[in-house]
Amino acid sequence: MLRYLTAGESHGKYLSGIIEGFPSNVPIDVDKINADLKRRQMGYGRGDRMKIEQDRIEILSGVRNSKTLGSPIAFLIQNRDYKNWEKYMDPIKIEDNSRKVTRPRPGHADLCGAVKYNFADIRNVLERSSARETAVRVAIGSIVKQLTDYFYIDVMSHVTAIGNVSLEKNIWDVEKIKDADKSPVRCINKNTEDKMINEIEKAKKAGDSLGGAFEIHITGVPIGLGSYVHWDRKLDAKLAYSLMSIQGIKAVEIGEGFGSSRLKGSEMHDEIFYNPKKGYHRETNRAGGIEGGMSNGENIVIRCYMKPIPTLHKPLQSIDIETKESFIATVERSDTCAVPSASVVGEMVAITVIADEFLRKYGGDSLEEITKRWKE
Ligand code: EPS
Repeated sequence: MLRYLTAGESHGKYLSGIIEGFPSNVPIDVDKINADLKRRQMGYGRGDRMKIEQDRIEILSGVRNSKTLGSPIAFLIQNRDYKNWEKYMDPIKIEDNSRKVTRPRPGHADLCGAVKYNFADIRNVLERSSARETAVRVAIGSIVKQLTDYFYIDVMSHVTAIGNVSLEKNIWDVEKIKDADKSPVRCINKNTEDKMINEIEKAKKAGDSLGGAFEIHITGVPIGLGSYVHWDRKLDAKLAYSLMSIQGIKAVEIGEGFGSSRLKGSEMHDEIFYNPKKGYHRETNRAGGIEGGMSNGENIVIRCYMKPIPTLHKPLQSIDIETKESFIATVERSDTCAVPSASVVGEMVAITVIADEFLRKYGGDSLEEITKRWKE
């Protein structure tokens, strides 16, 4: 139903996006999109690049007088750092080749990308594989959220681990997750937050980087998004596919996830209850809101696991692709940890999948038509 494309290099002039299949007459508040773009830029552990950028959306088409037209929504996000990179990144003529990269970082797209696309300069790979691209996906998620908001579907996230520091499950409080933005590491427990910050500081001093985990909650999802009837229509599969496509994500679990393999059937499955006010409901949510590839009306709960950033000051063995000699990596600028930012990206990517499935079930050309179908 919804299709979208992203384009742009990390140090190119602009990032851009196009959304197709979005209904008409949805009110769009640009300030909300800019607020989500800002949320993605925050987070303890980011490098100096985030001091340069102040991501803001410029809508080019598909919106008129703050309402969607049903036509493709195209937009730009400016890379403010481009002015420092113009002579290395100009699309027509590069005046200076001194930012050529020939030393691939282990764990990055660098080597495979250069071999696959036959590049002598790894910059051609890293510019696009950079997580800077996620700014566009946040803008897209923030636009579609203005549709799902209408139908009382909400999304939130919090960071549950940075490196070896984890939030204990017994101190999770779902209500507090809404306040995760108040924490510089998006952690809902002050004690754990302090430990996470300390862990990032230690890694930074050691020239190292850190990964971690975050959890996404989606509330208000009606029963029956996704389907069991065919493998490529399953909601959990679609969420996992999209979330795994976020740079650095190595695992995704839904509900009990990995833990479910260790539980007995009687311990795992959520018993079914009914009352006229609530309809069908559960008192536990180990399924994470999805059964048989369909939403079951409970909150959708997803955890994503991110590897440490591959750009390291700490030496790792690699090979120079020009000379084929081994070298020890050296780098100038990088993030130490981007898990808090990734959790915001995760929210926006997940809500885009939910919006797509919502439109598949209740879709129409205009907001009014969708509302009518949803109310029936
Ligand atoms: C990134 C490297 C860093 C990050 C960047 C992703 O950028 P730079 O190479 O300019 O220092 O800050 O993330 C962003 C710019 C962003 O907006 O998230 C990388 O190599 O993936």
